[in-house]
Amino acid sequence: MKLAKVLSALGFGAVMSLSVTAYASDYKAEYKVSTVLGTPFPWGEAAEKWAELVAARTDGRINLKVYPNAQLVAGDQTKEFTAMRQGIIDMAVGSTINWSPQVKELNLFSLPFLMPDYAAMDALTQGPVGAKIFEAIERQGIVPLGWSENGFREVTNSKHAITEPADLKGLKMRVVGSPLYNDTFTALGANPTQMSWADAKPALTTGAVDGQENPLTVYDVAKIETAGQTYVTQWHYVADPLIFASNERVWENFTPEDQKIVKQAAVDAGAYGIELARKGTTADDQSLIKALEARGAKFTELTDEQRQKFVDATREVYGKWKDRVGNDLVDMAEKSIADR
Ligand code: X2X
Repeated sequence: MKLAKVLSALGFGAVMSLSVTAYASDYKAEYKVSTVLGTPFPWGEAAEKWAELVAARTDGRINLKVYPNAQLVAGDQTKEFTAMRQGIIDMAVGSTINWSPQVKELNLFSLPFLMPDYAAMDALTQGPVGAKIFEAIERQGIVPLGWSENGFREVTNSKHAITEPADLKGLKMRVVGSPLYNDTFTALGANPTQMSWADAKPALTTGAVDGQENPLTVYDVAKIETAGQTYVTQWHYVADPLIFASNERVWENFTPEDQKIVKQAAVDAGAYGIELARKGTTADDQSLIKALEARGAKFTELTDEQRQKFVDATREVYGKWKDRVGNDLVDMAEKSIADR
C-alpha cells in the first residue's frame, strides 16, 4: 500500500495534506482513456467531460487523456477490455458490446427485444442487474465506475424499407462484437458480417455491405446517410450502455480521496452522456429524427404487430443466449423491466 493511502486510511488528514506532493509524484503524467467514438459523438463528449471534471476537481493533479477511434488497440475495439486489463490502456469508456467477448454477462443488453424503452434501460443499469454486472467486471480485474449510453441501435440499409423480417432476407449487414449479433441477424434471414467501426463506414460507402445498426446519434454525427443508408427502421431491438472503468493497478495507486473524485466524475459525466445520447429521440423531443429526415433519411415506425414479428423470429436466439448470459441474471433483468 502506498504511504499516502496508509496515512489516509489511518485518518491522518493533516499529514495527508502535507504529503500531497509526495503522493502526486507517483501518479502518471497522463492516464490514457480509450473510446471507440470521439467528440462530437455523445460517447466522446462523455469521456471528455470525465477528463474535464477530474482535472477541475483535482486541480490538475490527475490528467485523463481521451484516445478515440480505438486507436490504442489499432482500431480493434473488441480488444479494448483485454488491453485495459493488461495496462496498455489505463481507463476506458467502453460499449457493453465491445467488452462482451470477455465479459459474457454484458451480452445481456444485446438480447433481442429485451428493453422496450429508456426506462427499461435505466431499470437495468441503475438497479440490482447493474450491480451484478459491475461484480462480473470486477471479477475480471477491472474496476467499473459508472454508466453512460451509446443508445438504442436502429437498423438502416440502402435497399428498401424494413417492416418485417422478410425485408432483411439476403441483406448483407455489418455487425459488431459478439457472435450474438451474427445469430440474431441470421435468424432474421440477413447475411451478417462482423467488422470493426473503423472498417464499417468504407464498407457502407463502397456498397460492400447493404446495411448496419447503430444509434441515431451515430447515424447523425457519422453522416451515415451519405453512405447511402436511406432506410431507417426504429425497432429498438437492443441498446448498448457505456461503462467507465479503470485498470485495477492504476486504480489502487490513487488515494481513497482521489478514487472518490474520479468515480463521482465518471457518474456525473455518464449522466451528461446519457442526456446527449437521448436528445432528439424521445417521445417529447423528436428533433433529431426530424433533422435526419430533412437530410434524406426515410424513417419506418413499426406497429406493435409488426414489431412482434421481429420478436418472434429472434425468440430462439434469445433463449440460447439467455443460457449463456446466465439464466438468473436474465430473470432478474426481466423482472426489473416488468417492475419499472
Ligand atoms: O462499432 C459500433 O457499431 C459502435 C461504434 O457502435 C460500437 O463501438 C459498439
